[in-house]
Amino acid sequence: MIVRSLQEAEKTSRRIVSPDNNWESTRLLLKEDEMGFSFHITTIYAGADFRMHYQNHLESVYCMSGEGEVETLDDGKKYPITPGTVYILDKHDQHILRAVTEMKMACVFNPPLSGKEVHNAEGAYELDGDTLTGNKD
Ligand code: 9YT
Repeated sequence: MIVRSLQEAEKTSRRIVSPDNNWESTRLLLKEDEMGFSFHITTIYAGADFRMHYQNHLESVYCMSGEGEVETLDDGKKYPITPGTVYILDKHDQHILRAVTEMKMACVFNPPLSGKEVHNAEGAYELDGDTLTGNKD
């Protein structure tokens, strides 16, 4: 069994702050744990408004606190996000995430992140952390 604490993980390189300063994320479970998925607690900063397109990953995002919206770019639909909302990117959907207030999210990625990924120009992560931040686990 693996037991970790968010408070402890936040003090390590498991915590990543996005270069554009839109979010930070602490990766509690990573590829090296061999679970087949990764699990992250992500904070989207108030006022953040950014595009993502996870071409190589499936992601589920559950809102624990805060308010915002997610927009799917293919059809322009906007979905409000409040505590209890989950959005599931089952089709590698291009999307925009907007935070009205700071939002705390629990995120699962399949395949799992290695922990070194940053968004590329498409708002995607390369597989196996091919785009490196220089952070070490
Ligand atoms: C909600 C979302 O996709 N945020 C981007 C960060 C991601 N959850 C991560 O890399 O931990």
